[in-house]
Amino acid sequence: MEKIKIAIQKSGRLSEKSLDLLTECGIRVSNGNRKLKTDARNFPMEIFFLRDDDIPQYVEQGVADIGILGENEVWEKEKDVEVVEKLGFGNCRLSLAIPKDEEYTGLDYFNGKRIATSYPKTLGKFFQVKGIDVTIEELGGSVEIATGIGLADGIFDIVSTGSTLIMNGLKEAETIIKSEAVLISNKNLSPAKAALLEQLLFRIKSYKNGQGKKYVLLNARNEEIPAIVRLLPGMRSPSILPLADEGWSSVHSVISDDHFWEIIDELKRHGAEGILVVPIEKMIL
Ligand code: PRT
Ligand code: ZN
Repeated sequence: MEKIKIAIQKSGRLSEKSLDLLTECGIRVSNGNRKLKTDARNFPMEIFFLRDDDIPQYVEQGVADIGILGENEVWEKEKDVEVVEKLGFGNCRLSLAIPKDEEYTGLDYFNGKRIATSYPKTLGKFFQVKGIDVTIEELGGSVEIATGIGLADGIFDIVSTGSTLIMNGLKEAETIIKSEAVLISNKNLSPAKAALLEQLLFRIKSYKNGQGKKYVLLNARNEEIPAIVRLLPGMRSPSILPLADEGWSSVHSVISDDHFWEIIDELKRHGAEGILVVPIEKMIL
């Protein structure tokens, strides 16, 4: 049987979460000693452990069929691959930063300036579109020290909490683009591999649908049910089951984490009792 070959980051910020995602998709990978590649135990899949920078090229060439990496690397490498799904982890932003005591006056501030980055293509395209002339200094790493040592006037780098910038006496001037981990695919998969990708995608989406949501069960008096149903839209609509206790029903529904406590408070105001909140592992729509 044909296997689908997936490339994930060997060691870095996305490694653990990429493996976790496969686990959530029911795909068991044993990678005790971090080999170059390994077979999944219960899915026709071969896993390659690579540097994230190399993944777009391998996927373009078909050495790997699909891959997981930060979308920022996909933009920078400009390889002919398809982004098939955003994965909801590895979130960060690509930002321009300048020394903290500088007065930032807007994008024109950068005219004629030198900017250090590991993402020269992404940055070059951005300023080209804006019609602003900058000199880009390409660095492999430690971009945040470039202004301190006099190599550049500003930097363009990945930011998540912002603490690296602060530690290096910098401040974020502009956020250019937001990135997260994505699943990419080769554009010419065989029908068998395309079917395996579909299967994987279905599982990924079911997992993602359950994220940020809770299953809620509660009991309430029948006269309160219409008001409670309005608070709990559920997937289609909440399930309502009569209780053995006359005049009472049990309501089952799905709620999102976003307004979780507000909704719970409202439910209590409507006399909801025995409220049970259960995590959702997967949600098949
Ligand atoms: O060895 P390999 O080439 O595979 O790994 P790498 O060193 O190139 O990448 P790695 O593991 O650092 O990051 C992999 C991916 O994680 C990136 O391509 C991003 O898509 C994503 N990601 C998410 C991040 C961050 N958050 C992040 N904070 N990548 C890097 N950083 C760095 C950033 O470069 C800066 O130095 O963290 C620092 C900023 O963090 P804060 O929290 O201080 O703002
Ligand atoms: Zn890398």
